[in-house]
Amino acid sequence: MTANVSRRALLLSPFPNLPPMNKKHTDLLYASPQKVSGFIFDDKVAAVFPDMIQRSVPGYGTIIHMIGQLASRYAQANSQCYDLGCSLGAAAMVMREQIDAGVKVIAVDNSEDMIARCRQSLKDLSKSNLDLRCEDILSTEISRGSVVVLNFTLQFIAPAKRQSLIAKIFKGMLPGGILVLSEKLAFDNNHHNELMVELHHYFKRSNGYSDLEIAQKRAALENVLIPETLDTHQKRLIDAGFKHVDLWFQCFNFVSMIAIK
Ligand code: GEK
Repeated sequence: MTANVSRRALLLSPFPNLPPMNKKHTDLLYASPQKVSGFIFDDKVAAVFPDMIQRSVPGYGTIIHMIGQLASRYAQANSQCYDLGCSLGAAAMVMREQIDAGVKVIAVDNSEDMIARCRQSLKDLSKSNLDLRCEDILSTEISRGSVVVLNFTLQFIAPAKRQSLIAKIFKGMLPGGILVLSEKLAFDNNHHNELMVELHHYFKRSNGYSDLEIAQKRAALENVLIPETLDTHQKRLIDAGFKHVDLWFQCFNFVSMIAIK
């Protein structure tokens, strides 16, 4: 019964341990006309992050919920689970709910503001099997990894550094372990790419963002969030040594893949 209640809470909210959202937590960062500069994960973003990501990324809540399910299937005894680019720790927390106490969860982000808010939201929970680190995932050591999550993080890493990061992750994983890689995609076919972008913008408008907010956010993410094609991601994962690479979620230009070692 308790397990059902907690699973239901996670399905309804990927941030179950944060207080209910009010106006203060609404993403209005691009609501007024402004000189747009490159997007950064500072405290203004961290403060409205749950609202921002749920209104911007189609399927975010479903993906977080299912990462818990994947962790319950793939986490191995005495192994480590990683949430790389954890923001407020939604994936780390859902994994923690679903794995045995002997499995450690390591959540990493290089934004001090994200980590500070993540730490605060976790303060009442026992942190025994959770290690929260403020560091660059490019220097995170990966070892005994059974579940590694890059949930919309790789897209913010310089493309030239992506292959070595994936290779390092592969090397630090146990046989049978999985990497969950969620990304915004680009498509080779211009017509299809444009259609996916427009459907995504329609999704954002349906969630209350204005055309001005959508345009200014798009400008802020230019050269900061660099999407690649599905082929590029799949080839990189195979080149790193992953045996099975498959798509398990897609909504418009947002996907999640699993790669099994
Ligand atoms: C979620 N996974 O809620 N090292 C560490 N962290 C980084 C780096 C880096 N080099 N580059 C970017 N980040 C989360 C959502 S958000 C996605 C991930 C989005 C961090 C950055 O600080 C931010 O918190 C996160 O990656 C990307 O499931 O906002 O679209």
